[in-house]
Amino acid sequence: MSSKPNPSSRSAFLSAAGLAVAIALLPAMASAEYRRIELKILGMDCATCAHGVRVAMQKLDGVATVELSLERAQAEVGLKPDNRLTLDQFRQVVKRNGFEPKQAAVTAIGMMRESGGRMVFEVSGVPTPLVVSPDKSTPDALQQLKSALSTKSTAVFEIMGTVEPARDGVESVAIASVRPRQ
Ligand SMILES: [Cu+2]
Repeated sequence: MSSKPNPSSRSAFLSAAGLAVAIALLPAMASAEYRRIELKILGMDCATCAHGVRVAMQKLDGVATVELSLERAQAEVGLKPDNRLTLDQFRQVVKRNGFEPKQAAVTAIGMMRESGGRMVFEVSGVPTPLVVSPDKSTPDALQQLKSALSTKSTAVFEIMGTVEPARDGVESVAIASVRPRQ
């Protein structure tokens, strides 16, 4: 983030170069990331507390903008390209501030594939993929995903959808719309 010179900038540059090579070898995952997150927050009803949540989220490396809306009871976060942030990091901020994180409307780029008869969506930085909910996703989105996966094993998509808080370690996403990438 900071542009001032420091002794570790050379090694930072070298490791960044190494990372760039690694990413070049994995083009499909190069841009897998959250782009926008609107996280519902239960119990946040005062401006001072909202300010605390906003400041804490802004400190996360990769966050571009944060708006806290008391009216909509949510944090609206814009993320920088190539960030490696997870939804869980935002949930932790909410919890540390004494509130309960609920569902999140997200825009994300990631890799779609089939696993055990289910469609799953991988966003980089996220240890376990999101499971696509067939019941809550739109038929149009499901159709596009299925047809892409009928000809290849993985496909990169930008999705808009809603991620529910994890249950039994499974995080599901209801997909509203998809856009093929690459
Ligand atoms: Cu308060």
